[in-house]
Amino acid sequence: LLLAAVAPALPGLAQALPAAGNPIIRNKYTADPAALVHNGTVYLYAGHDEAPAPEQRYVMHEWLCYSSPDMVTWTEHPSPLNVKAFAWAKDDAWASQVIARNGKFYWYAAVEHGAVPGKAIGVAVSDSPTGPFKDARGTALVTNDMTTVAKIFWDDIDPTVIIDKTGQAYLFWGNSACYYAKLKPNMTELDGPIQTIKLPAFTEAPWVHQHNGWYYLSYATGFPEKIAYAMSRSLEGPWVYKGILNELAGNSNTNHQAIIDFKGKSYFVYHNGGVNTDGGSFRRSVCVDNLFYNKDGTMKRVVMTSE
Ligand code: FUB
Repeated sequence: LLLAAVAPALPGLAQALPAAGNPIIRNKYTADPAALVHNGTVYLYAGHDEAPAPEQRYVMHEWLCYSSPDMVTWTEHPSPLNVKAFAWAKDDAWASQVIARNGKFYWYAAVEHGAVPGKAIGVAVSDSPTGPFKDARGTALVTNDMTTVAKIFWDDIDPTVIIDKTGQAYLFWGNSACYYAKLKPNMTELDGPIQTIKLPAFTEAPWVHQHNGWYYLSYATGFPEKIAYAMSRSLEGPWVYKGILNELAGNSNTNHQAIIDFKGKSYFVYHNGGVNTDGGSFRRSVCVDNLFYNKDGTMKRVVMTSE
């Protein structure tokens, strides 16, 4: 059912997908959504879950890109980034996020490093939100330094990026511990030390966004994962924990969220285990639901829908 919704995209061409309720993308398994609002369009970036059923492991080699003028109808673009673009990486096109700056688009992505044990974060750049993107450094931006939580070798994953009102860019990331560091204006180098943020029961998947003068740091908590969040007036904290934002995402152990404002509404973008029996933790599907704020700036718990 899931994969039969549309014919395969023609190589090199964008293709309109039929409008669908959740999951919104039905022609491929998609995970770890990140969303970028740019010039009246939402760009949705996601990892491509390619593990054949019933394999219970991540098989992810490329990232996918979709765009929408209304959060209902989606166009699939040719894959703008493959893990092979990072010559120093071995595999694993894990979670990522794209941000615009000075007419360019910077894509921060977690991969398996080819030489240093464990995961690492690279950055790719393009003149267009739909790519193609190329490695902006030729080396990893963040690698396992073998001293932090790195005995598990995958704490350098799940990058999220934001630019504050002064123009200072920050990269947040982590698994088991949440880290952040400033980025230089060129967006391709860290600027200063890596800091650790104390958050209750942080698992992974930080996403930082701003709304009405507040910064929000949402993240996966526990395992199977729920999404929790904290708020602050500053990206350097202190962060105040505010509780659970989203419950378990059905038949997927992970839940990985992105949060955006678009055309006067707020959206919670995440993945679940899809709609058919072949889905689950390693064949995930991106979903979107409405997000609502309370008057004091806190977020109402998300109501996940399947339509
Ligand atoms: O997709 C691989 C990993 O699963 C991501 O890095 C995590 O956030 C989880 O969604």
